[in-house]
Amino acid sequence: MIRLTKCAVSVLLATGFGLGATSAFSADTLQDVMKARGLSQQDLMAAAKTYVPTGKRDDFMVFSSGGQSGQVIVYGIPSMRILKYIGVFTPEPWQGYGFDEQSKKVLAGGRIDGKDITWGDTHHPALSETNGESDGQFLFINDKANPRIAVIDLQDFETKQIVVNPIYKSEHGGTFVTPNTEYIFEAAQYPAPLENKKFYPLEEFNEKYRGGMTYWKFDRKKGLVDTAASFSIELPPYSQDLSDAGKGPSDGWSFTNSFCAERYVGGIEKGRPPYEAGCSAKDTDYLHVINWRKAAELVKAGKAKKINGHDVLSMETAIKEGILFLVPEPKSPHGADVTPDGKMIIVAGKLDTHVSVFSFEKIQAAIKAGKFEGKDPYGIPVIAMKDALHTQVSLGLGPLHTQYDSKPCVAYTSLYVDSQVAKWNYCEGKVLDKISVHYNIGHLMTMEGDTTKPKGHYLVALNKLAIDRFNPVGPLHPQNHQLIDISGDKMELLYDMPIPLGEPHYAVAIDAKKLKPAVRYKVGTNSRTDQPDPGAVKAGQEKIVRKGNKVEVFGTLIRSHITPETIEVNVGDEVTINLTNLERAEDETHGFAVSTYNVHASVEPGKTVTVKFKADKEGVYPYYCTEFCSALHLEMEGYLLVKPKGWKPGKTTALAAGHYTEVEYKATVKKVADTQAIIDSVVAYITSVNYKDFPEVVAMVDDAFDQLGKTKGLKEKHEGFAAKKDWENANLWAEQIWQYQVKTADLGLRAKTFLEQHGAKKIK
Ligand code: K7E
Ligand code: CUA
Repeated sequence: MIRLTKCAVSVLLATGFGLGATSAFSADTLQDVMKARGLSQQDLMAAAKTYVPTGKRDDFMVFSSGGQSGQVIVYGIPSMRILKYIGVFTPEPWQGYGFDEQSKKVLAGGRIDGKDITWGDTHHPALSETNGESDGQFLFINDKANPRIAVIDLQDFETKQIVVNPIYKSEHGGTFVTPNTEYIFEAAQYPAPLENKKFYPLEEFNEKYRGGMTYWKFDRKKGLVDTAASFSIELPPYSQDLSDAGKGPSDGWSFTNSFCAERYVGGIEKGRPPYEAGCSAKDTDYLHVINWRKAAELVKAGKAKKINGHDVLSMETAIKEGILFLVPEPKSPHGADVTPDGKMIIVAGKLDTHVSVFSFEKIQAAIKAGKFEGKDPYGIPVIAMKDALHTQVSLGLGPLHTQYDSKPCVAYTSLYVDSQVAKWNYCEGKVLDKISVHYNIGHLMTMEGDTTKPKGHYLVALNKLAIDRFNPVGPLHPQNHQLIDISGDKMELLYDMPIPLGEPHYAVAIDAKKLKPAVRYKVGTNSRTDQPDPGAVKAGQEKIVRKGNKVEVFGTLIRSHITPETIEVNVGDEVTINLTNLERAEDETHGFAVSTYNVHASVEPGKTVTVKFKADKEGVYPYYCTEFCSALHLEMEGYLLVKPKGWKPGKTTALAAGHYTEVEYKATVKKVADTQAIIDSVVAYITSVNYKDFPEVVAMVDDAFDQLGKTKGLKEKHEGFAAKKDWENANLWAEQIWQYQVKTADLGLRAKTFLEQHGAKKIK
């Protein structure tokens, strides 16, 4: 221990006062490097366009679905550097998600029929919008397999709520938001009876199986979905698919396409032709056109009926009230994407080479004139395709999804079968450019491309297959996100990024400047509710409360100790440990784990978390901090002692002693004096500049003085023991002063570096 601490002093000295080694690139010229690595001029250009030098940041932030991982992947553009995985439907150990009580509550919101569902098939993330533009406040994402959506607060990039759809068994066409995030849409996918746990044979598919469209009301003030104010519309069993919200002139309407309008039921095992044959037999499926604003009014007026406690407008009511229409669309369509001006809806048919551009104005004219070509089997009025079409454009094989450019009328459509992206003009109906991608693209995404003001610059192709693009890692390959420069007339491929976490169907990107996440919580915050946590305590108020067989710990974390350092319980006790991170300095996260009890917490500055478990096995279980938070991180430890039934202390034995000598004590005292000199000089520097103009530094300085403040009274203590020649206690208490000093100095030096790098000015 002593040797280690001495070396730590020299580290401090070196970082504080030593000169940084001057670094230079090796003598190679750029040409040498190009030759050695086989790089072309074009490669170099792509590298220059994507490389983000150390310390610099990306221009756009991407929120990608994590596919079957049930998480969200956050990465930057143009660097494609992954910044975070957000635990959403799946426990995420690093963040303690699903291992601490606060986050378990969030995951419990996603229970179905009383059972935990600990994975999700995430497809479509959506960013909250204000006036049709991304506002950087919230992110939503759906789970196709288990019909759920989640709300993520971009204040801290944490999941706050999971909402289960009460009437579906699967859902796909979500999440999509209205221009002011009044509602979040979610369309069913595979038809099933809407009543829970109701069985009907497949022979009653047409009568008893249903699709639907759900409109979740979002309460922006609370940052939560208001389930009581949400509703659904019953739809025919047509396998509703992707959807989009109207905007501008089409605001108040939603558009949802479908496949298998044939309502075909397969059964290959019984000799019936399979679903894929029967579901694509006819030339057209249906685009559902719904007036959601009027639907919401009808629900308020009491016209909905309750199914599983949820408001549902029946098809009958929707038809009678004139809020539901169908438009035939080329068969097996996939994406339905409203143009930024809200005037057109672009639908791509997977089995058709065309994309169809529908005109909202024409659809409205047909509705006003009552001009329908007929009704579907459920009585829904059908507008003729020709009466709704603006144009159709042949783009290539397997068109799926469409995204928009900042340039007017310019769109990009993914071509799954061709493995290409087509750039085209939807006003004039002509193809402008094509680029090959690798391989079999699903969605594609432009910067803020879902909004009324797309930002251009870049496009990401979300490719399903990577095949030969990366170093092989076994039969399961990563996905391939490819960054494409769309700023010029011709698209240029810039970068291949493997995604190793699942199949991200869709992603959304936002101007990084619009995101303003917090760097710390107010001390004592439950991050999942953003409310003060009842388990929080201030420094010095830590306690262990026992009530019967319930033991509750109210502890704190600060470099480099967990208070308390010993927790004694009896076997069978129910143990609750609340921990508050008292740090204010940026990035000073502590973790907390108890050996073999399957609990873990990530305790970011200011956060309070709770772990709970039954101490059902006697023994000795170390607990420790799981983040390398300071030089004495490894010593951030303690013991959970689970005593057997009827255990009594035996012959008292002394705790381990160091047998310190006067010489060692004097060396420690000198070390303390030397370190104080460093602290004084750092403080002199910090107070000589305008450090108060830097909130990050003010937080560090506050923390530093907190640490130093803890040395109060300790000098008297060690001198007292020294006077009694108790070198053991004298040395240990002097050593403790030094521990606080180290943390003070560490913070001080970080503050000093920050000030130097951010151009702090002398004030005297
Ligand atoms: Cu095309 Cu679920 Cu949007 Cu996959 S979806 S690609
Ligand atoms: Cu706190 Cu390591």
